[in-house]
Amino acid sequence: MSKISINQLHMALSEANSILLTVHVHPDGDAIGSMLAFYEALLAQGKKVTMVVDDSIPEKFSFLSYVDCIKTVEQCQDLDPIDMLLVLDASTYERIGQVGALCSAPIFNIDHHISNTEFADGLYLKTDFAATGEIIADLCKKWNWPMTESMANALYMAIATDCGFFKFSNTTANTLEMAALCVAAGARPNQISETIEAVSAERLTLTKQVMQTIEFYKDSSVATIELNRDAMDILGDDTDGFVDIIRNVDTVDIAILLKAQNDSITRVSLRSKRTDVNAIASQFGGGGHVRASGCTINLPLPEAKMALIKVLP
Ligand SMILES: [Mn+2]
Repeated sequence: MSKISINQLHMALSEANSILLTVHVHPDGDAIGSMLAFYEALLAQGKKVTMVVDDSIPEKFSFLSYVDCIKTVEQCQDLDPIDMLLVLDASTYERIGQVGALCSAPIFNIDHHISNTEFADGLYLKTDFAATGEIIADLCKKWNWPMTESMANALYMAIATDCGFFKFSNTTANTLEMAALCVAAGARPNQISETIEAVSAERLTLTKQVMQTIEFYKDSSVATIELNRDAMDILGDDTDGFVDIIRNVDTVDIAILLKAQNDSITRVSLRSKRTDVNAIASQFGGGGHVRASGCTINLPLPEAKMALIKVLP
């Protein structure tokens, strides 16, 4: 049994008393927002829940309630018995880092990535949903689980950040309906946008330099932008937004953000308006969604760039 229905998910959750809740490494808005909201929802259902992430939590999410309750792997070495490891927004077992080694409980996975490897014992997968946060909002609605104001803010942020604030092609009527539920429950779209999209003067200065790396290929239907080691040291994991700079170019179909992890490993984010970039990323062992994917290439940045350009349609 891998894929499960909403009723099977409900049954599994009602039978589990102690739940270890986690998301993928390099946690983004969808991962963090989904986890914080579901944490609160599960507590309200009387569950004992521990949140753990095998990574640091970006500072920009600190405005959300319960961020302080997220534990590190080190803080979870002596856990009481766990009935369920619940993984949100992660498509592979490797994406949860060392969390998998913390318990041997059955793994349940709520996700929206088309590249999901079905690693879990029970997988609730909705690939037509823009965000895991959209799935969580939908579950709360269908199960009549109350949505508090703090849950609403977390879920609105989760949904909005995964669909480019309702601009990307994954935005559906249901996406907007779930976002509307969040706003009705007290989410503040303007405050969330201002908090998430705020930039420091240091970052904007760095952006000026990063803009110089922009290159165009294939009649300007492909654009690349690069973050070297120095830029990565300053930015950490906060590299969202750079790919949008080139994605917004009118002629660009495929936008490629190249990040130098070190001198021999390059992390790549791919965005597209038409082309299936999940298929491109999967050629390098990565994946994600049809219009937004990522991979890691074991080559220095300039060579990784050329290897990618070579396989583009
Ligand atoms: Mn997501």
